Amino acid sequence: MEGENTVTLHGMRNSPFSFRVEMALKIKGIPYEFVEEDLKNKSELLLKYNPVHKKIPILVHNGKPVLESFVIVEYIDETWKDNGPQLLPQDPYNRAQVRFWTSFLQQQLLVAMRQVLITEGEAQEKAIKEAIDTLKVVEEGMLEFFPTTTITNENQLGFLDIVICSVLGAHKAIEEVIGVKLVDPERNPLVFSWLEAILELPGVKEIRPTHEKTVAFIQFIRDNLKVPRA
Ligand SMILES: N[C@@H](CCC(=O)N[C@@H](CS)C(=O)NCC(=O)O)C(=O)O
Repeated sequence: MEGENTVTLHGMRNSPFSFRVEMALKIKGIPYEFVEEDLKNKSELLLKYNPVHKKIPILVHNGKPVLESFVIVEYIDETWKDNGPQLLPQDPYNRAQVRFWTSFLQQQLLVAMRQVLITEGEAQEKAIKEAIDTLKVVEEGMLEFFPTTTITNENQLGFLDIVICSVLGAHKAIEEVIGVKLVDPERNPLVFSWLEAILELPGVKEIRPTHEKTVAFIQFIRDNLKVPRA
């Protein structure tokens, strides 16, 4: 359906990238249609809207595609300025800080978590150590962003909350599959309690797959992307 102010998200409920965009739409209170894509059999619309990467998420706003999760979240924030909270801070310095840490979470932490999933034996031990060290950097480096008040509704969330939740939201499922606690309440008390508070919000629960589905997906990634032992 195309017309005045229509918003469609082509995504996949298990994708951390798609989750970011859906969370931004929820926080801003923007009505949208969600189209679940099958990445083994990509739809004609997916290929038409994203011929460059052929990936989700794709936000289609009034028939025009917007691509790349970070770009889409910023587009949502700028387009629906008067809806809900501002996702990025107004102040340029604060905005730069938020962009620095979202980029760290994406480039360092997400990559480290992925390595844990696709390796075995010694390589996995090394990857686990790397992920734990990276989480320590996040715990210490982002001190100024950790919420001082309890998060009780979606209106309190912004870009950093969205990204940390998309990168670490599956940590309990990962723990179940690999048998190692990466986000540990003892080692990472702030990250842990921050994440728990966000994941408990009704609007966030609504768009997250169940724990069982996440475990099945993590297991699927592990089985299909595992790097053969040298
Ligand atoms: N940099 C992209 C990454 C998106 C991405 O990797 N999407 C995956 C799903 S999680 C995908 O569509 N993969 C399809 C493929 O690689 O063929 C973003 O932030 O949106």
